[in-house]
Amino acid sequence: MDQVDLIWKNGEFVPWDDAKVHVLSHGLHYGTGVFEGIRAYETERGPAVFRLPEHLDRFEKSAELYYLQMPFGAEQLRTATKELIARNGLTSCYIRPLAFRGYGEMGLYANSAPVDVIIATWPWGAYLGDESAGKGIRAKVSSWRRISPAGAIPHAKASGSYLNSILAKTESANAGYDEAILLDERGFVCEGSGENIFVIRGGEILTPPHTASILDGINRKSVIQIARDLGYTVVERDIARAELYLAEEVFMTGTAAEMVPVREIDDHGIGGPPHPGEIHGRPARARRRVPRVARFRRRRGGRAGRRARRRQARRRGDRLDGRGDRANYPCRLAAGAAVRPCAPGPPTGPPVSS
Ligand code: PPE
Repeated sequence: MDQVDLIWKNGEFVPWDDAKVHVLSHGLHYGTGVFEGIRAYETERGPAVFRLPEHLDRFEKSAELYYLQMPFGAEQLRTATKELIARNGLTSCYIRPLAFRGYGEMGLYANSAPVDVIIATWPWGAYLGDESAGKGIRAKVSSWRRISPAGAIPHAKASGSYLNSILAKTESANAGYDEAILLDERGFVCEGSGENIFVIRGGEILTPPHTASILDGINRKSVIQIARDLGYTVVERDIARAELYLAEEVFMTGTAAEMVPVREIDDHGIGGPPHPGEIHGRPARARRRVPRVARFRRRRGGRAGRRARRRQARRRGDRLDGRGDRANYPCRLAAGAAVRPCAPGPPTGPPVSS
């Protein structure tokens, strides 16, 4: 993987190589951790984090569901994330917050072991291959079912849950496919090993509901909103396996994978030409615009940096107070951090629902 300078660990910025844990850390033995996957994108106004508050909210909720007491609040994590990206000098990157039960006590009820929190950032390219977004991927329905809500918590993004995803992913990769599609315990379509799934049938966009053991994907939610804004009908309902093969289009969404069309499932070609993904393409383009997200700039050090920031602040008409221009850095962080995914407007493409 691509290394950068710093990792944020329990409130401090530490060199990448020093961000270590003890081998008797609880999370290493039992999978007692929760994490997030977030992306920052390069924009004209500096790097922009896509839906940071939503990710941090899910992070807190995942921790709570597994009785991990988070020692840092969302505000602290938000500031830390932005500062970390700036200090690592990244323009776009993947962001991985992780909270895990650390070193101090073994056994399953180890409440005296601390909860450690880290945030790492690194450049991460196309998750499902460089050609995935353009050509689409080949997927295989896994023989492994997605973890059942009767035995664990599919809604939590918990480290231990990923053993299930890894079994499915490994099986599909070993069989020569790009990705696995897992069914839920009832046999309905659930999601990919690291993505939510959308199926287009009769011009309607279908996606499995929360009761189908899905992870409540932030890209899933964004795409539903974008698609509805574009005038498409989106229905959250159970999807039968064969509906995958009968679909006009299938696509997957996730932070790492972004939006990827699926061109083949179990060796059945999906849809006809033009291919892959006419409908998929419109929300995908809208999502790429990433408007109105939390923005910040890399902090330039030294006198030149201070001067540049003052100049910039003057141009923006900001008031400089006694703390110099610190108040204006890294731009007005908190306000308006949520994304409005796209400008609503009538669909310009062919009508997709009757
Ligand atoms: N389902 C699963 C099981 C999943 O892991 C992800 C994200 C999603 C759905 C989509 O959720 P969202 O990113 O909020 O839209 N998978 C993360 C982990 C990938 C990894 O290999 O690590 C990710 O995309 O960051």
